[in-house]
Amino acid sequence: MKKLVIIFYALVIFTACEKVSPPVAFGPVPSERQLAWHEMEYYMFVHFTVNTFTDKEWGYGDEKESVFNPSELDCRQWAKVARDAGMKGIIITAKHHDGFCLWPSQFTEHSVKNSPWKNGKGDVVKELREACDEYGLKFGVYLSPWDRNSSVYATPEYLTYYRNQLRELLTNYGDIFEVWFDGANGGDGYYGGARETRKIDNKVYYDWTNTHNIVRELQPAAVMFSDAGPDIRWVGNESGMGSLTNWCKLKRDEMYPGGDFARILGEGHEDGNYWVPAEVDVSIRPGWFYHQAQDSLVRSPENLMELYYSSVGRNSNLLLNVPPDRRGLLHENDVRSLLAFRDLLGKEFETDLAAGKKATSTSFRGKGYEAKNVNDGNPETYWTTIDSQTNGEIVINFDAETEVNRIVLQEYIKLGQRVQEFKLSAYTNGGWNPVIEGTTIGHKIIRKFPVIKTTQIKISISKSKACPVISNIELYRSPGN
Ligand code: FUL
Repeated sequence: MKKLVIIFYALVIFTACEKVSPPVAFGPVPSERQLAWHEMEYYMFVHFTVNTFTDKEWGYGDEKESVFNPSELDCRQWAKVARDAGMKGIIITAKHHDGFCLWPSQFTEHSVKNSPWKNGKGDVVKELREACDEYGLKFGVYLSPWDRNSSVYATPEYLTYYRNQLRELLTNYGDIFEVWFDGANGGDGYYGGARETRKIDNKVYYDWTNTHNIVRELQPAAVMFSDAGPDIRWVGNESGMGSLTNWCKLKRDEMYPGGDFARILGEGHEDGNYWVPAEVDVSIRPGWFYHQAQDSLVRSPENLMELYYSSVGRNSNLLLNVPPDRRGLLHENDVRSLLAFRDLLGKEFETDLAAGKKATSTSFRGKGYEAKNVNDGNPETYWTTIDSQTNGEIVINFDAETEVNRIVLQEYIKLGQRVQEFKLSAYTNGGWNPVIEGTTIGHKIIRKFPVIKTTQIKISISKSKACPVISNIELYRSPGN
């Protein structure tokens, strides 16, 4: 009998040890649509409208539909280049501030339907949607809230017009992954011939809540971008610079599109109550639209690599604008640079030196949460500690002396963003020597450091808002500096 009791208790203890419960989520966590967005990381922005033909950046709104006449428009070329360049989707300016619509909207005459292109029978949005499907890309739309063509802009009637257009785009063109709401509201414009300055109050005029409801109703899987979310936030600059400290959290209710929030948008709010990660939008050329005079000013592959580090490498997604020219094609210089960058990227992260190496930690939560989870190639497994512990160390042991100069770190963001400070050190000359320090991690950070030759790398999480939860660590010896 005594024996049986002992066996029973042994079994109870064994089962208890087997099942260590995961940490509970800390703070806001990403929705399914946001998680899918995080995975995209790098995709194309396409600025194309009458401006392409008038050589402007902001059309006034009085451009004749007849100016829109691309000679060889080929959305399949855009999509092929995007795919070959390693991008995951394309977002197009279906309507920019000038009000010209790239699809034959039934709510205005100011669109492709009155242009000479394909005798008014064309639809750029449809062609791009189909090209994205053919090349396995996701598709998104930019619909400028500011409309310098509309006679009713700045009156309540305009909201009906804007929402009707949004409904057209979200109903007739398949699945949309992102809807881009621009924050610019310049003032003067054509406005149906009034040619005057119209000002609106950013905080109230657009009644965003009701517009957002339309997106949720028609495209529940789409994320919405603006200066203030609700799903994705602007990074606060157009130069491609994500912030080193970058929380995916935001006190969204304190923000509104077009407000003066540059620094907050970069860093996010450490104690934000909504998950609103940052997107870095930047152009491959000085302008957002194509200008022949800028053909020699296309970013080099090396420069694109810098952009990649300052965006994807800083817990942000990279939305890289590549504007089609007057033919309706991505220009040869842009294509060359994009494809060469793709090659560089492949070489930069060719072999993960941490994969499958012995990973140990000073402490861990229990069975199922060991350090080996950080380099098992499975994003669903992670290392974590007991709830009361907000720091910890992981050591990756190489089999032999190894050169490294890049690290990738990822938190398991399904449980929230936690890490506030981390340090990297290497075992050299018989002791641990500091390499780099950092602050936040989030979905992903990638950091460079000078080449070190070492047998072991230590990642120390020195400060975290709750027990740290690390899902992935990669190390590389890249040929770059
Ligand atoms: C800005 C706009 O004013 C630019 O023309 C461009 O579309 C950029 C992405 O957003 O607010």
